[in-house]
Order: sequence, then C-alpha cells, then structure tokens
Amino acid sequence: MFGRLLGNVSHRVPSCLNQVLLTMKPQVVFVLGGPGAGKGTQCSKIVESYNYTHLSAGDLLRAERAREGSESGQLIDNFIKEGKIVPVEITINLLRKAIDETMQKDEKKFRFLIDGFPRNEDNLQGWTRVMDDKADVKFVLFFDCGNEVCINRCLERGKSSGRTDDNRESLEKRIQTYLQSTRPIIELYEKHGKVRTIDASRCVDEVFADVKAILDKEG
Ligand code: UP5
Ligand code: MG
Repeated sequence: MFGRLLGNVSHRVPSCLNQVLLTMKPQVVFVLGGPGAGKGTQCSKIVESYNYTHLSAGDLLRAERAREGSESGQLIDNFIKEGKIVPVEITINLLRKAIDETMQKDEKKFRFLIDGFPRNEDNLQGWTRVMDDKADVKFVLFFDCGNEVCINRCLERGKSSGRTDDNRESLEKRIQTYLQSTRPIIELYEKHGKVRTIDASRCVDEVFADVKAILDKEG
C-alpha cells in the first residue's frame, strides 16, 4: 500500500520529499542483560548474518569519554567506574547521532540493535521523549544469565580488556544497578509481550542458535 501511495504521488512531490517518503523509520531491537551476559558477542554475530547495525550504548559512551574536547568525558568516566547509569541526555544524543549517520550513509540500513539501553527509568523516559515518534521498537532481546557467570566472564575479560569497570569492585556495583534499575525495565516490556528471553549461560553457539530462531521468525 505504501508503494502504491508513492507510485501515485511521486510525479508531483519534490525529489527531496520523495527521499523522505522512501526512507524507512528506524526499526529497533533493544538488547538487554546483565554485565557480561554476552550482549556484545551476540550482536557481533547477528550483524554477520542479518541486516542490522549494532550500536552499543556502552561503546558510544566510552568513545565519547575518549573524545578530545568532550564536555562529558569526566562524568562518563566516573559513572562507568561506579557502575552507575549516565544521565540519558548524554546517551540519547549519542544514539540518535549514530542512527542518523548510519541512515544518511545508506538509507537501507534502518535496522538497529541497541545494546545495553534502556537501563533505567530515566533512559526509558529519554527514549520516549526523543525517539518515540522517530523509531519503532520491535522487541527486546533479553540475555538471561546468572550473576556469578556474568561476574566471572567479565573478570576473565578484565585480564586483557583494559575496561575500567572489569574489576570485582565495579562489577558488584554493576550487578546491583542491573538488578535494581534494569530488571524493572525488562519486566515492563515483558508486561507488553515484547521480551524474547534467551538462556545466555550456555556456550556462544548455543545461545546464537536461539537468537537465530527468534530473528528468523520476527525479522
Ligand atoms: N562471553 C560472551 N558470551 C559468552 C558465552 N556464551 N560463554 C562464555 N563466554 C562468553 O561478553 C563478556 C565476556 O564474556 C567476553 O569476554 C566474551 O568473550 C565472554 P560480552 O559479549 O562483552 O558481554 P556484554 O553483555 O556485552 O557485557 P558488557 O560488559 O559490555 O555489559 P555491560 O552492560 O555491563 O556494559 P556496557 O558496555 O553496556 O556498559 C558499561 C557501562 O556504561 C555501564 O555500567 C554504565 O555505567 C554505562 N552505560 C550507561 O550509563 N548507559 C547506557 O545506556 C549504557 C552503558
Ligand atoms: Mg557489551
């Protein structure tokens, strides 16, 4: 029907408007789970086989922290070390910019995996305020993994990752933040039937087999 509409109007709308009509609204899958649940690992595998762009909110924040001249660098650094959630004004601007830039380069890249966001009520409100009418949230991929497994994976990675929060002290805080702030957000989406839960405590390939089954069904 959208195509038919375009067919009818294309001869009398300016080409720039045509371009807007042809551009799809971003389609978003939120990817949530505890620290070390395997969100990043699975997102990397998804982009190899499916037409998704992976945006990790944590990676965007770490890049902003490292950017010369960033006004938020110090604040981000403190929040990450403390396992606290950065105010959404910062994160949402980074996410919006990344989505816009991706689609400006190639309008066919309208499917996004947003990894590690929204993590709390503030994040959710920020998303609703800024992005609700600009993007569609299809569902939440929830990587469900026990706290001990999560901590051990991050400690193991911490031997070489250089991440300032891959140490036991930060990890305990990250787990608390996850339990207190992020789980309620997952539960909220669950009430709306939007959560696809995967047992993420298994090996990478077993987890990915479940991810594939979900994406093959839901697109
Ligand atoms: N690994 C992965 N899968 C495995 C498996 N199935 N079996 C065995 N090992 C597995 O994996 C972690 C490690 O485990 C790796 O070594 C991997 O090889 C291995 P990874 O895929 O990186 O897990 P992930 O869930 O992505 O873990 P990550 O540490 O990135 O999760 P966090 O959610 O804690 O980190 P993030 O980078 O998203 O956020 C960091 C901080 O940024 C937050 O604590 C917060 O302070 C801040 N932040 C915000 O404030 N707002 C945001 O919106 C986002 C972040
Ligand atoms: Mg990650």
